[in-house]
Amino acid sequence: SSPVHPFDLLAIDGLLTDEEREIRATVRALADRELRPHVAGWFESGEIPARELARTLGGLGVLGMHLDGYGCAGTSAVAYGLACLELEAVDSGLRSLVSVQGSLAMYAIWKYGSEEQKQQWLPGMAAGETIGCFGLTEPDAGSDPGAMRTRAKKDGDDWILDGTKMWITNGSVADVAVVWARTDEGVRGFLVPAGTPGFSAPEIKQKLSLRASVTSELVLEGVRLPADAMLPGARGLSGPLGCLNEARFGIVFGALGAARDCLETAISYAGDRVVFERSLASYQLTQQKLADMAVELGKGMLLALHLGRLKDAGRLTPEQVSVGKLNNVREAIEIARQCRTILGANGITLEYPVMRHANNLESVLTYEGTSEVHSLVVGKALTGEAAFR
Ligand code: TGC
Ligand code: FAD
Repeated sequence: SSPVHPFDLLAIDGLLTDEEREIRATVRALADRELRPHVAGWFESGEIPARELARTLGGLGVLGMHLDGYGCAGTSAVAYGLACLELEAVDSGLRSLVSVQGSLAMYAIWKYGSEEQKQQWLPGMAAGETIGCFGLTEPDAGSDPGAMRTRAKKDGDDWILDGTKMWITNGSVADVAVVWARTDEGVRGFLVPAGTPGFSAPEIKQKLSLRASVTSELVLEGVRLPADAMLPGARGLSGPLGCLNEARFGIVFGALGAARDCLETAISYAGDRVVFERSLASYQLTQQKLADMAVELGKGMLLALHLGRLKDAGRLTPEQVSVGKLNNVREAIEIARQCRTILGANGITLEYPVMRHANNLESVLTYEGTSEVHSLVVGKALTGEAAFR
C-alpha cells in the first residue's frame, strides 16, 4: 500500500481551517522556493543576508502576523504557529529571525509602547524594512533575568544606560534594540536605536548551532536616551517575561517543523538505501524508530494545536506554554538525533538537513527558557512550590 505522510497519520489537517491551511501553503511555498535552496550555504558560511531576508519575510506578511494594526496581519495564533513550523522546517535560524522580530521586539512595542512608539516603529518592522532585537540575557544572568546588572539611571529627563547583553539574536543587524534594564522603580524596557553613541553590537562567532542566524553581544556604555525611549506600559520582570510567552508559543509549533523535515528525510532515505540486500525501510528496527518518531510528532502537533486554540480563545497560561515548549523541543531534538542514525555517515553532512536541525535544536532547547526552567515552571504549577532558587 502507498505510504502515509507522518503528519497525515492522525488526519490532523482536518483540525485546521481553510485559512490556516492557505497561510501554511503560502509560507511553505516561499520557504521551499527562496529559503531552502540557500540554507545549507548560509549555515556553512555562518553568514545570512539578514536585511534581504527580513524584507522577504515582511513581504510574506509573517513579521508580527498575529498582532493587530500598524501594518500587521492580525491572523490567528494557530496560523502564526503554522508559519513558524514551515520556517523552522527549513532552519531554526529563520524561525528565530521571525520570533525575535515579531514576538519579542514588535510585541514589546505593541503591548507596552506609547502610541508614538508604535507609529514610529511597528509599520517598518512589519514590512521587514526595520529590524529589531530583544536584549534580556546577560553574561551572568540567563535563566535568572532578575539578576541582570544593566542599569538605567535618570539624568534630568534623560536616561543613561550601562551594561552588557549577551546572546542577542539579530543584535548586530538591528535598527532598534529593546533593552531591559534595572532602574530605581524596577526593571523597565528601553528602545535603543542603532547608532546611538555608546551603543555597539559585536557579533558572536564560532557557533556550532544556529549558524544561519545572527547572534550578538550588546554593549551599552553611557548610552543617553530621551525620556520617551522608555516603554511606558512595562514595569517589573513581568514585562519581558510577558513577551517570552509569545515567542515560546511560536517555538511549540516551530520545533515540530525541524522534526518533520528530519523524519521526511529519514523515511525517504531509508526507502532508497539498500543494506544487506534489502531496503533499510523494510527492517523492523528501522520501522520501530520511524513509528516512534511519527507518534511523537503527531502528539506534539496535537499539543501545539490545542495550545493554539487556547491562545486564540484568550485562555492560554504561561504554564501551558511551558508544557508545550518542554515537550515539543525535547521530542524534536530526539527525533533529529534518531533520524541521524538512519542516515548513517551521510547524516553528518550538510547535504542532508538532519544534523543541521539537530545542532540548531541545541540552541532551541536552551533559549526562551531552558528545558530545566520549563520543568521547574511545570513543577511549580503542580506543587505550588517554586524551586528556582
Ligand atoms: P517570578 O518572581 O516568578 O516572577 C517575576 C514577575 O514576572 C511574572 N511572571 C510572568 N509574567 C508573564 N509571563 C510569564 N511567563 C511570567 N513568569 C513570571 C510574575 O508574575 C512576577 O510578576 P510581579 O508582577 O509579581 O512582579 O520570577 P523569577 O525571578 O522567580 O523567575 C521565574 C523564571 C525562572 C520562570 C523566569 O525568570 C524565566 O522564565 N527564566 C528564563 C529566562 C528566559 O527564558 N530568557 C529568554 C531570553 S529571550 C530569548 O531567549 C530569545 S531566543 C531567540 C528566539 O526566540 O528565537
Ligand atoms: P544558565 O542560566 O547559566 O543555565 C546553565 C544551566 O543551568 C542550564 O542547563 C540551565 O537549565 C541550568 N539551570 C539554571 N537554573 C537552574 C535551576 N534553578 N535549577 C537547575 N538547573 C538550572 N537571550 C535574549 O535575551 N535575547 C535573544 O535574542 C537571545 N537569543 C539567543 C540565541 C541563541 C542562539 C542562544 C543560544 C541564546 C539566546 N538567548 C537570547 C539567551 C538564552 O535565552 C539563554 O541562553 C538562556 O535563557 C539560558 O541562559 P544561560 O545560557 O545563561 O544559561
